[in-house]
Amino acid sequence: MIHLQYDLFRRLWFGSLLAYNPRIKGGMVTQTTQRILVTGAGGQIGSELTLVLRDRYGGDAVVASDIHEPMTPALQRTGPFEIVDVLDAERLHAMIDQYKIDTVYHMAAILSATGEENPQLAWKVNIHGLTNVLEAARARALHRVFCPSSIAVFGPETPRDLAPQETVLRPTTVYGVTKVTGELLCEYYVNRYGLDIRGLRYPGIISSETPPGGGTTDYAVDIFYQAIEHGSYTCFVRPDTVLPMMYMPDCIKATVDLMDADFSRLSHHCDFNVAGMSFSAEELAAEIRKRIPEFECTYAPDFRQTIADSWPQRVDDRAAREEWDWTPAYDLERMTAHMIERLRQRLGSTATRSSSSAG
Ligand code: AKB
Repeated sequence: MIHLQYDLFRRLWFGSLLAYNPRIKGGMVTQTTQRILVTGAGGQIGSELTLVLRDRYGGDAVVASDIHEPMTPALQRTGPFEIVDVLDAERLHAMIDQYKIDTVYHMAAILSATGEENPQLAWKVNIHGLTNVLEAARARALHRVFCPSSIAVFGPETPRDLAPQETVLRPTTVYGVTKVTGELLCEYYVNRYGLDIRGLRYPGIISSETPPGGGTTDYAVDIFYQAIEHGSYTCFVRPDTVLPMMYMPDCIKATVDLMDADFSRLSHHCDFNVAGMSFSAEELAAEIRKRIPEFECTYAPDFRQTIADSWPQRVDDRAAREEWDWTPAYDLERMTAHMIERLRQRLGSTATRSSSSAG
């Protein structure tokens, strides 16, 4: 029953995503079928991305992988799922061979807040894991690889109001350091080995379906659950904290659009700024209050405030708009309305919150 409801929602939720791509007929892509491996498929973006890719290419063509069994049952029901630790290069190669993989979406990562709690782990997973994927791509001559980056590449010296595509990258978090390194390493593999590697600098991602895991921008998701379940929330950043954010349908659309883009049009590859919306914590609370008037938000900034203060408030995504026609569909008002409607349905019926791996 739970699964049926989830499937129904998924089809409605992703219907709009499928509709925008003219090459998709009846939920399946008409181009040559790809065989895809998603690492970190149990994480916030990975779990929703995997289901969209399965709608496009067919369940069997998309192998979901993570270090744990996934919290989203549909990941195991709609196609293959494998336990893969990206630090285990041998297993990664074996999976690529076994499933004849030609495309990898490398979503496994440790995010900013968890990274500050365990910098060594963040370096290991984000750099050694990435290196293993890139080496597998080189050795197996993979067709295409997606390696996400983040607004965490920016630091206090980056212009805060509209962080340019090309700018100073001196992050103060280990997560940011791994993301700058990752962008440069991916670009090196593009230039040195002629691989097709692409990536976006994701802002904070907000989803009604999957919780984030260990990021600084997690408050923008937590606030909705607390508002609906308890009518109040204690936010871990100051009310005037403004950060770039994006609603999950836009995040998936950006990912899929970049992977579909004509490579010859791209001057950038692994480091595209992408903007969805930017708002302060108090603007988000006020927007929620329009629909839940009794909602109260208090503020108790913790160590994540320092991270948030080191990131820009908005990013300039002209390169993404020019090179692969990026446009977001959700602003603060539309996202908030959709989140509340969807969470009310879920929390009122079957949903339980879960924590999941990063990525
Ligand atoms: C985080 O907060 O660490 C992530 C990110 C912006 O990459 N959501």
